[in-house]
Amino acid sequence: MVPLEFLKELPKCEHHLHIEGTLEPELLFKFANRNKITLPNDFPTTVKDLKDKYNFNNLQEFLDLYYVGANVLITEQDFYELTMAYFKRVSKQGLVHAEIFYDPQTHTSRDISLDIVTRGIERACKDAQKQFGVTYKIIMCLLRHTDPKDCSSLIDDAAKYIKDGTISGIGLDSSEKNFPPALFVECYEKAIKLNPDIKLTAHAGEEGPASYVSDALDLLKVHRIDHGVRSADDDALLERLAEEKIMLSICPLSNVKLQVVEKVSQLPLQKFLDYGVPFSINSDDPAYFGGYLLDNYIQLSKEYPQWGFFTWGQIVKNGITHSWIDEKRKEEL
Ligand code: ES4
Ligand code: ZN
Repeated sequence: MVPLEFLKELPKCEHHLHIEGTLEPELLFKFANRNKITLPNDFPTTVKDLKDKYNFNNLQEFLDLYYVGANVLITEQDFYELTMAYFKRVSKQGLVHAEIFYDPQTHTSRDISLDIVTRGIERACKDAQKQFGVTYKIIMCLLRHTDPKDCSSLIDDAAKYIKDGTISGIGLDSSEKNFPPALFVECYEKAIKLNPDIKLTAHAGEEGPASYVSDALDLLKVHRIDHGVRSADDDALLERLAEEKIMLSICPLSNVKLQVVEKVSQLPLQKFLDYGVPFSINSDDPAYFGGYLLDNYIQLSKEYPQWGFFTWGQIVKNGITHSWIDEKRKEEL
């Protein structure tokens, strides 16, 4: 097993991080009080009681709590503080670059404007770049459980940010089963028309089948797949991912918390390495899943003791290579 200090020092890139999923209970209650938000009657009232609720049987059970939690986010300052708290914590863990997801529809559905949300997150990213020397990209996710027409309207509303590069990428998240990539073809096409350089990704093969991964590639033309663990069910797909160098953004602690697998050691990561499928290691919704970026690395190092310095170096290098940053920054890292 490689030493903790080695894992800490590795120049880590995060590609799968929902900023709303970094809302720690302490911050949640702080914002609820500050914004005079009444939480549902059955919502826990202490940090401990809330943390005790973080036992999920599946993705949907988690999402149900995650969307209620997000209701306390109201002002630009809330989004700023939320994002800054993430960078402050993870820059101490050896983070060098983060590609951050946000879910505008979770907020616009409560009449919080896209501008408030986007500006708060972006301002924190810029300050984090100055304070901690990290780089960042912002990825706007479409909620796949909502009407694809609403997702399409969101792309229209975000046109200025897509054109000027404030939003570097488009993603697709929320409940996966029964919401296949095919529903969102027009949304993705619209984003490409607005900015031909836009980067594309989608959650696929977390709870959904391997065919959702192929569909995301074929229909949505994504450059990356979020999760994608179910790709391991299809050897031809694995060969394709390796051939086309499609990176999977893997979230080990998330997969255990949401019972995608029982233990991190059951993830098909050795198979991905053997096939040459690139993947990165990520924290997904760290406030809910029991660990931030380095904690995910540490758990893997415990459960894959056969991985030495070379393998870890290769994994981290893949993360840098497939980050949506320019060649100059890749050289620096
Ligand atoms: C998510 Cl783990 C996960 N999967 C799908 N959508 C999400 N949104 C926030 N976390
Ligand atoms: Zn996710």
